Amino acid sequence: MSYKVSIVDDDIQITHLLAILAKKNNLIAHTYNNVDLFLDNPHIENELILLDLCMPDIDGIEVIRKLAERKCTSKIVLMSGQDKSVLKSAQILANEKNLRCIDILPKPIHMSDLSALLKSFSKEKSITKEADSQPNFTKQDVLSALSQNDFILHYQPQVDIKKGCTTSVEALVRWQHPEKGLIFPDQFIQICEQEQLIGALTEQVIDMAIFESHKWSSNGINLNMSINVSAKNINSLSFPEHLFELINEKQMLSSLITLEITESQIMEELETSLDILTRLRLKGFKLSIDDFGTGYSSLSQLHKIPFTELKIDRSFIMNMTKDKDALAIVETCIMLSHKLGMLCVAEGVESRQHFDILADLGCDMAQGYYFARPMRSEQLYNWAMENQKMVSNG
Ligand code: G
Ligand code: G
Ligand code: MN
Repeated sequence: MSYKVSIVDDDIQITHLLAILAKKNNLIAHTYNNVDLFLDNPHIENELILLDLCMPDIDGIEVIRKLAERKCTSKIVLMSGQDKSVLKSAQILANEKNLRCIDILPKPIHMSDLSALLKSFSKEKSITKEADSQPNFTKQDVLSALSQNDFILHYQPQVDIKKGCTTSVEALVRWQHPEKGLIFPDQFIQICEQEQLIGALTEQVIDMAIFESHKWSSNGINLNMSINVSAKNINSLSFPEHLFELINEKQMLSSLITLEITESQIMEELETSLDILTRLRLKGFKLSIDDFGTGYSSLSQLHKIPFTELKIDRSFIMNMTKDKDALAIVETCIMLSHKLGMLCVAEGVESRQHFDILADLGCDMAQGYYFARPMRSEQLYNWAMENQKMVSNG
């Protein structure tokens, strides 16, 4: 199956060259050296648009506005010989207008960058096609999964960078569906939130996490447990007491539990959240601000909420080796978290190079495929055992 790409640039040589590359990646290319022809064309709803920001008759920002008016759903990549900061601002503007600007390419274009982008687009497209074919789940589906205990947890290690050993894990929920196999949270968290089932799901998640944590610790492995909670969980004023009762019953210490809340969700309802989050801290739970850098929290908001940990969003970690702005953001996040007395965790650590940079910058914890993917409880136990041995031997 081939996907279509529109290439819009006043330079004929560039459109020609890009079209060749697109074809090499099994994409069907339509080239335009004139914006009006592009905007008149029904192919505008192609799946990918490569758009030059600086053209003689019309600038790319105007094209962005026109595409936004048409509610264009294609993925867009902006190209320009201008300063990279201009490209970045244009990308932000496009996304603010609900377009899907997925990347920017400074000119002269490095063919390897473009090739990688086209390749990942083709690949991602085929994956999304599979994902799209999955049916949407209903409230009834979730209710029956809850009653049959079909939700399970996978655990991903978090490594203490200085000590070199695993000190915590993040619990990540999955749905072990009897017919459809393993389903990831992006397919069901939203329906749980909409149907007021997120409280019940979180409760099961916490139960399972505490149960496994007990099992590991009675076998000699003591790990902190990070649990993701939705902003909908912290809407309920009785959540802190309820959670505290739950872990008291299971004889677990609240100080071993970190609750992760994504930055973008937390800022939506700051007042109620502030009450609940403060009381959670009073009860001894730790609090982490997840996917940091993707939301819009201001420094004063960050200061108001008693977070104990800041998790840098994985997009910055994954880009920091090739984008010096991403590196600057990582560096700033580490400094900021330390100045505010928080632990700093880097997500999406995929290589030795990532790890070395983070160690140099003084980041506290690292999590990512470089160490391990999320895994079942028994595997995690074995992994932590091995990891402990490596540290004590070396
Ligand atoms: O591995 P993964 O696809 O699980 O995680 C995707 C996202 O799903 C994560 O960013 C995380 O925030 C969210 N998530 C994972 N587990 C849970 C959970 O138990 N509860 C909630 N509310 N979100 C979760
Ligand atoms: O947003 P949150 O931190 O809760 O989500 C963790 C998500 O990140 C999970 O979906 C997990 O599977 C994924 N993840 C963990 N480590 C890596 C990594 O090194 N690379 C990538 N691409 N994803 C990762
Ligand atoms: Mn998380």
